[in-house]
Amino acid sequence: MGILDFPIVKKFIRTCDDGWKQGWHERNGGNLTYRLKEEEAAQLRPFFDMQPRPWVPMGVTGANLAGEFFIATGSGKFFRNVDPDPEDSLCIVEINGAGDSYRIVWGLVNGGRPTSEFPTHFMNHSVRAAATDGATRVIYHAHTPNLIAMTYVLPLTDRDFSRALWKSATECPVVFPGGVGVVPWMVPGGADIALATCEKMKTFEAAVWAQHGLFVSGPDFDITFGLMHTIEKAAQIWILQKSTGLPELQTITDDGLRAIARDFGVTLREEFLD
Ligand code: 2HA
Ligand code: ZN
Repeated sequence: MGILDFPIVKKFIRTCDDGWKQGWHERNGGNLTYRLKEEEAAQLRPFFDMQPRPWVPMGVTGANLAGEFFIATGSGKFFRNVDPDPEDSLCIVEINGAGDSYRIVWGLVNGGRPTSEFPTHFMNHSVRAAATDGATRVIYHAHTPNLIAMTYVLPLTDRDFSRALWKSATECPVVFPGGVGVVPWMVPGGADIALATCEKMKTFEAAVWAQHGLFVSGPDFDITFGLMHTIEKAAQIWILQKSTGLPELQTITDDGLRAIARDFGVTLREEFLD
C-alpha cells in the first residue's frame, strides 16, 4: 500500500479533480487544504520523506494548530494535473510547535511550496477550528464564474449576497443557513486578505472574494465541496434569471425562507431577513 492508496489522500485528489471538471480551476486557479486527523497523520507518517524540508515562517500564527499536519495543493500547480500526477502537485506539511512555520514532509517531488494562499488557509483553519470545536478540516478556494459575475452587479454586502443566493433555489437556506460573508476586492496571497477573510469566517462558513471567487470551509470533502457547488449553482441561477431580461414576477418570500428554516430545523441569520 502506497500513500496514494489511503482513503483520505484519494478523497483529496478526487475533490481537486471534481473542481477541475466543474470548470472552477483554470490554469493554477484555486487551492485546497485538509487538516489531517491524528490517526490519519500517524498512518501516513511512514511514507514521509526521510529528511523533511526546512521550516518556512508563514507570517501568521495559529497557536491552536501547533503540531498539526495538512495536505495542500502546491503553489502554481494546476488542479487539472492533481489526479494524473499527485506527487508533483500536492504536499503534506507539518506545523511547528509555535504555530507560525511549516515544513514539507511529503510531495512536491519536483520542488515548490504549498499554495500561495497557505497563510490564508492556515489562519482560517485556526479560526474555523476554534469556531467549530475542531470539526472544520477542509478549506477550499475556487474561481466560481457565476458568483464572480455577481460581484460586479450586486452591492458587496453579506446581506445582499446571502439573500440573493438563498432566494435563488429552495434548498439554499438549508445548505447555508448562516449565509455568506463578502470580502471586497483585495490583492490575493497576502496577510491582508487572510485577515479580512478570517474576520468573516469567525461567523460564516463561506466568504465571497469580490471579482475573484469563493472560499469555503467544512468538516469533510463532501460537505465542503457540496457547499461550493450549491453556492455556485445558486449564483448561476441568479445570473440566468437576470439574463432573461424579463421582470421578476415572483421569488421566495422572507416568510417562505422562515418556513423552510422551521421545517428543516435550521437557524437562518435573522438580521438578513426583512
Ligand atoms: O492559486 O487562486 O487566489 C491561485 C489562486 C490564488
Ligand atoms: Zn484564487
